[in-house]
Amino acid sequence: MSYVDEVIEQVVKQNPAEPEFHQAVKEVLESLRPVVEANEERYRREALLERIVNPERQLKFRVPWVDDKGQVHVNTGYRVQFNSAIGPYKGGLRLHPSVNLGIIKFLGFEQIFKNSLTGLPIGGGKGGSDFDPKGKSDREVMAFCQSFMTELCKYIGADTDVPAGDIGTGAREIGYMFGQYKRIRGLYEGVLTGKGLTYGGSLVRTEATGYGLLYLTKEMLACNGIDIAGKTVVISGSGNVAIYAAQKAEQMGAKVVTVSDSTGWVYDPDGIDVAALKEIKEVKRARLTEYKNYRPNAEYHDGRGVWSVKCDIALPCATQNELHLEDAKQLVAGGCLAVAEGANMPTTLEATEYLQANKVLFAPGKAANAGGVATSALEMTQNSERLSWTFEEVDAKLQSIMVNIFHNLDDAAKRYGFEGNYVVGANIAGFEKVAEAMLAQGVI
Ligand code: NDP
Ligand code: 2IT
Repeated sequence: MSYVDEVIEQVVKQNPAEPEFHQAVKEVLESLRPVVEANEERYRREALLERIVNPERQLKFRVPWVDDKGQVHVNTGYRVQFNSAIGPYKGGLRLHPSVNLGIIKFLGFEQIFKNSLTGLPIGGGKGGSDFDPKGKSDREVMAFCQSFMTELCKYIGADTDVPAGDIGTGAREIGYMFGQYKRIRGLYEGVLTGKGLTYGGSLVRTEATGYGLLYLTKEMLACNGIDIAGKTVVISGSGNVAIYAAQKAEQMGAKVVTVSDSTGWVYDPDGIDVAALKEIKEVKRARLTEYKNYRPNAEYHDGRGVWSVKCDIALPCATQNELHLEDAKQLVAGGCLAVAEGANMPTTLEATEYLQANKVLFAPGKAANAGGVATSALEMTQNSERLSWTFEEVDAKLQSIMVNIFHNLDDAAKRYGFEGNYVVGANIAGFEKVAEAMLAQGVI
């Protein structure tokens, strides 16, 4: 049996009931076959793949907190410190009822290669909790965040592990967590990114994932002779990534016609009104059913359905496994030219294969959504030098990082004879740097 197949089999056996983690490992290792085959003897002797699929450390802890009625609740907190070969652990904190160890591990594993692709010195990690901030008062969210950080603060630091936002964790949650870290540890340091602008945050971090997604998508299209201006775009999700992806797509002259949340979706034939979307989601924290109050021409539909809308470009920006084979078939039938993942692993393996087989340009999340963590690393740099850069400075750096990422993965794909396969390119380019650093640092 090949080394790659052996390790995949081990991962499935040693990590039962973690399907998302299995999926992420399979996707990465399958596409590393040519690199592994070229170095098989050395990698086997060094147990390189066994080391890369095993987190350096995984923390799981109790998070008790009191609601507004005086009732005590207990959630589970996680932080998986996956790989520190190229820098301190870096990755977001997800707050969503679906969170479990397998989901945090899949996200942490992806983060290793994504962070490597940014070209910046950040290792891979991820954390979170099954706490649901939706429908909670600000005081309840604060109580949870303070309790969560009371335990987490023992394991993180500006030079060891720097968490940030993800699903359910935005500026409000980061603020409460930062305050509690400072209070307990007595350190005013860049231990979290995505901070508010008055206490060490970076301009552009809020917009960075969505903007970066569009910078990379535009470059991918241009390199394939396609102009993004005038194209019709469908987006799923209506959170941080989706909102700023929609904003940048419109600034580039494309027309975004859908957004969604976990209960339904909106079709706006005139183009999504980003200001209205921001007010509904960022200010009111309301549901998308409200969108019709702002735009009477728009349609609201219950359930899922954005991929049934005819489009040139599809940007999944909600969550994992939200674009299935059937959806991919609908996209291809409707003439879709490109899919770029704003979310982490939103496209199933079968759907990805179908899209690629049908010549749809496909940019995987670990490249396409790397603008968020890249700008987090720029926030860390600004914190270290105790300076703040202008919006234009950060935005220019983000643009050049995204364009570089695209060319790195395009080149890696070509080097191994997989021209145009950006999944293979991203995995190889991300892996090469981490592998070299791990081998150089000995058996640790
Ligand atoms: P938000 O919490 O801001 O928004 C998430 C959006 O996705 C909401 O519209 C939410 O709907 C929807 N959603 C979440 N879970 C589900 C689900 N199970 N089914 C259907 N819809 C769902 O998160 P972000 O925008 O920050 O994150 C979106 C994706 O992007 C995630 O995959 C995240 O890991 C990834 N990402 C985020 C980065 C960042 O910087 N924030 C960076 C890189 C990747 P509802 O409100 O109804 O739950
Ligand atoms: O998935 C991701 O890359 C993020 N949620 C952002 C991580 C970060 O550290 O900014």
